[in-house]
Amino acid sequence: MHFAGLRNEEDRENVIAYLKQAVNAFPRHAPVSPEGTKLQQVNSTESVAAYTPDLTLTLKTGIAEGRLVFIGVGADIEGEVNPTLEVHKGEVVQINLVNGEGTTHDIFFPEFNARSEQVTTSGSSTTLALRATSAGEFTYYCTLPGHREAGMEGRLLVRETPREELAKARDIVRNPNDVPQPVGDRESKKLELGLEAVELEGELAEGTTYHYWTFNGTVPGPLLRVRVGDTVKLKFANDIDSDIIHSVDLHAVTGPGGGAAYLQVPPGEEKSITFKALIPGLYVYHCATPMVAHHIANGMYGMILVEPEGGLPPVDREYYVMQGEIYTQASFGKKGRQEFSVEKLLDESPEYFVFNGATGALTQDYPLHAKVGETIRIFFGVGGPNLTSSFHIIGEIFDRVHEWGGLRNRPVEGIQTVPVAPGGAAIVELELEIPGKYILVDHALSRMERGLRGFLYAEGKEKPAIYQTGASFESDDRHPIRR
Ligand SMILES: [Cu+2]
Repeated sequence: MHFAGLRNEEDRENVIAYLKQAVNAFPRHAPVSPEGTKLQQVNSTESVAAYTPDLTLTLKTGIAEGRLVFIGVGADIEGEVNPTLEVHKGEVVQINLVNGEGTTHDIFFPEFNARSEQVTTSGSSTTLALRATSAGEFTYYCTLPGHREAGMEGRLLVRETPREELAKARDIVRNPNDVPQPVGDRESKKLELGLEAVELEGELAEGTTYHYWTFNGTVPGPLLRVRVGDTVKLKFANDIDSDIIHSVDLHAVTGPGGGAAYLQVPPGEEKSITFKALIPGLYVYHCATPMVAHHIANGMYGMILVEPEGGLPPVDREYYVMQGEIYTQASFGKKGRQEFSVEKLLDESPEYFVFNGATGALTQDYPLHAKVGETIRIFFGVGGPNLTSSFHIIGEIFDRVHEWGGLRNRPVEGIQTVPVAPGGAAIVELELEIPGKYILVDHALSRMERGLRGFLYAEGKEKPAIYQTGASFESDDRHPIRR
């Protein structure tokens, strides 16, 4: 059978049909991996029937952007150039290699010591199987002279978390871009808002899951945005699948428990309160069901912004970021499902510190992006439950800070680090002058080693008058200090 390249759905189906038939026809003479290699090729003396692959991935050789490459066929890697092959620890993966353009090729996984047979003519194919015995990042490439250098190289990623567990674990990260529209210049009005308590397994770190309690399925819960003078009906529901009672205490609410005295809601039920937003500011809300610290530590916090009359001054970008602590029995970095530790909670000694729910939330999932010259506003709060943040952006100075989240007073200006208490907030504004990567941190920097960091990428033109590296320089001072 001949494949000149996949042009349409029919071509694709033909390849798949061909491969299915080929799998049953191929002789297996692949090398056996030596003892002690981290990953192993499935023993080639086994018959095809002796292993059942957990997944099958197909790569086709081809030319893209003037380079020789592997191109993904089917499923998640369809059309991808040198796709990253993602498998889970313990899985057997079958790799089909199809010759797409007629030059002789093979595929080699050096860490597996596994090399396919050569495919010599257009349309020919071969197959090999590997067992991923340990997690990590590995490589694959074509061993024909010069082909790897010409571009035939990719990555094999073996994830620690088993496939079933990860499928159960949901992404609980709140996107920091998820900020409602400004209230603008409108009059005060009556409006309805809703929150729901949801308990769910979430991904805390790469290969690590945790049983979170959340508002609306993410950490933090949604940013609520109203205007001073608004009358708000807040409906609070507790998911039918929850195991326990939850509640909500909004610091913007004047009344018993900030609403929590009434809003204790069993699984599958809902209750409402109505409140008037009296004072503009950025306020934390959180679950207030005993043990309150436990509910907050598990992720039950968010913020409500009460804008002043006329609204906040417009900016180019707004972001929503909250800091929290997670108390697990095992030490930071342990893979698999982690259990909550009440002892560590009472000692105020968390294993993880997170921005927006998980390590990597603001570095891998949703790093912040902006352009030089833009104004940026960050609604920053601390869910905690216990530790004050010394919020800082490495390489930047906050132009304006609304301390403690208050909006009745003018902001303070030119600030390096902002202390933000648990159950507290700050609104920080900055303008970026220089392109590059900036890092959001709590300047209690040990916490960075426990997952707490975010990236802010600034794009734009350099401004050597403000910052340059390694430049020649003439001092105005006629008697400069010399070393
Ligand atoms: Cu709760």
